[in-house]
Amino acid sequence: MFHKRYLKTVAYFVLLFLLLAALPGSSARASVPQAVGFILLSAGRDGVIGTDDDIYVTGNREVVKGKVDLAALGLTQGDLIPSSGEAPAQGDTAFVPASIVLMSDKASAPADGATAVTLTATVEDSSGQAVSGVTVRFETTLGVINPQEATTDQNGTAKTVLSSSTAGTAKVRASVGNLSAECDVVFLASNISEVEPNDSMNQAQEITIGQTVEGYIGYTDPSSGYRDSYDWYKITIPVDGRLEINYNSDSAYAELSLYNSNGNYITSSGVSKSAPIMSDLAAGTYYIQVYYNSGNPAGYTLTTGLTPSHQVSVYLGCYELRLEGNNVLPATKYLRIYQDGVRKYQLAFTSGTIVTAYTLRDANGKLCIDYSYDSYLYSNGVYTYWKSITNSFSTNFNVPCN
Ligand SMILES: [Ca+2]
Ligand SMILES: [Ca+2]
Repeated sequence: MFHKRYLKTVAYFVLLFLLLAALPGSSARASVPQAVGFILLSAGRDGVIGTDDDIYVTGNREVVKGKVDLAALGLTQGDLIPSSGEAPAQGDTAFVPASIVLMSDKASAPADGATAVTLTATVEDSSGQAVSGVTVRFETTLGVINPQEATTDQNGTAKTVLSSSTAGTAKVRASVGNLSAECDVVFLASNISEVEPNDSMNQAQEITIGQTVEGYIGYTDPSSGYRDSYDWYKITIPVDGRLEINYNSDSAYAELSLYNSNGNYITSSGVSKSAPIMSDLAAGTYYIQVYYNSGNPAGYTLTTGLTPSHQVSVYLGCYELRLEGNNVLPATKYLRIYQDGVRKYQLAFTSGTIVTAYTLRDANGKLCIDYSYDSYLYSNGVYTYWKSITNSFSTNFNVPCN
């Protein structure tokens, strides 16, 4: 019985080796370091891993009989992948992981401990073929991952699920052997209730982006005769972006107003039962005032969301152009920049782009142009800005480029 299984395993490894040898270009990979990848291992006749009758395939695609010398191969115990002894399936011939990509199906999710974020790791070999049958380990700095290990399928993908009951940013990592990939998933705080008194800027209740606040407005305290006309909230924006605030009530008409940290008025929503504010803001602390205007006193919800400004970096020779703003398209095909014979740059943006800042720096980090332009033209849905380089900067164009 043992003997038969042993022969079967040997036969499979020989088959695997022949398949590997038949791979186009496999002989040209002699320069691949010995330590790349992992070891596919059969325990051999005695069924025990680590003895002289083991048979294994190295990450360098060599079939070897005998006890694995991990130190000589520069590998660790974790790189051993026991073979099931089953015949290699179609696609198994390409089995040396060379890249891993990790993606989540949601960038953010409520921190309710239940909402599932699906994480998908894709493992490919150096020729871009899917690698099946390898174990991917998943880790997170926040929340729970279940399962923590998954095996890649015929498409080279392994999936798991992340959830969290704590708000914050989960840094997720997927790894196979020495390869790893990371992505971030933001868990947003669940609903909170307003806390009175919150009737002035000094009493503003602190809330975070993504939270839904449940409050009441317009009610009168029968004993004091005091009407709750103002609810104030304080919110901190971690990065530049567009803040969206939404007020919704069945019957209480209210007006939202936004103030900066110095108490200076920025904008307001107008009176409505569903009043929104959208404002492009720099990172910092802001205050939101909900003012009861009319209608029946009622409960309301206040929600906030932030769309971070995009940053686009374009390298042009030794110059780096960086754009910030809302709807800056993060693809160079929508962006044209060039230096013509008279040292001018042209920047072209599609309609709808709001550029809040752009900078051009030379190889030494010296600022060549910043947020200003000499003229612009709007034509066929494209804004084109021109900026001349001033004389004071002209000598910097002789800075040698790498
Ligand atoms: Ca209130
Ligand atoms: Ca109040």
